[in-house]
Amino acid sequence: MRVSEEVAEALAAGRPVVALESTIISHGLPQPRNLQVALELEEIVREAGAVPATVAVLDGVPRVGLDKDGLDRIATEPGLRKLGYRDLAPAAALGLSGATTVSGTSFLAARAGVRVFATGGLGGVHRGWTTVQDESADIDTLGRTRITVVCAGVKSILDVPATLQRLETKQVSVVGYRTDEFPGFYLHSSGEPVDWRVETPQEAAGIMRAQDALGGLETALIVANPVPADLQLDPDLHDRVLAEGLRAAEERGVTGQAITPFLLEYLVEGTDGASLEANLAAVRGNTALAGRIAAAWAAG
Ligand code: PSU
Ligand code: MN
Repeated sequence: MRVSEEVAEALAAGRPVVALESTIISHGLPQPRNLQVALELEEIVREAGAVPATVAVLDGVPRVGLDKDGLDRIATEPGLRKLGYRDLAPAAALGLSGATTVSGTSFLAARAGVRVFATGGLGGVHRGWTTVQDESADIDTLGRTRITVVCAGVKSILDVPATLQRLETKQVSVVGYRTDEFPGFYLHSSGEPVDWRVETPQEAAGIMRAQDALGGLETALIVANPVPADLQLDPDLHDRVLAEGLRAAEERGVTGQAITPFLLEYLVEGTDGASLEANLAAVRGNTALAGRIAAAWAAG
């Protein structure tokens, strides 16, 4: 694993660092917007006073902290793999390049000593799980990795109540950021309740310190940060296009790793780009908040 010089120096000095995943860039957003977004997210982390550490695997080497060239490869290289935790060893051994999901990123970031991670929406339990056992590896990794993930909930293409149940089983702490309702990714709220709520980055950092003080709690903390209500996707449009997308996926037999990118893309087209704007608003907000939490954590 190669940690960039800037990230390694920040970690050694106890300065704030925020990990960013790369699958959202390679598989979650359309080109050429995705490269702009990758650069913009790093800038948002810097504005919050933290160092960005985008995570990926390049030519078999897991990387924590990418330079401009690395970000460019993630955004533009054709045929880039999507790497969860279980894909890291094969990619490393075969010298392949790929973008890391929440599960791959959480593992590598935690190994490097990065405690705070920002993304859009987590993976989770897919709809129809009673017949097709598709549950994102994100859930399992968060169940055994001490990292704080700032996200706008889980992707609304999923079965949200089932995902929340699985997070409970996996002992993952979930707190709403200034909300009592679990966010709905593109939507301000999923309508599901959350048990815990924090009002400030300092309170979130306090929970992280309590995790450490209690010891043995080797699970993640999810800080669920809703997209602002005025930037959310129109809920009726969301429900209509998502229903269409789910039907299209079934008709075309899209399954496994391909289903999440397929549905995200379907929504972008079916909403004339409105879902993309809501997605970006959520990711930007999460990245800024992650920077502030990392700063509060480093200050403690
Ligand atoms: N959030 C986004 N866009 C994405 C993803 C999350 O806003 O593309 C990615 C993340 O990398 C997440 C992955 O880990 O989707 C989940 O994929 P799967 O359901 O195949 O585990
Ligand atoms: Mn899956």
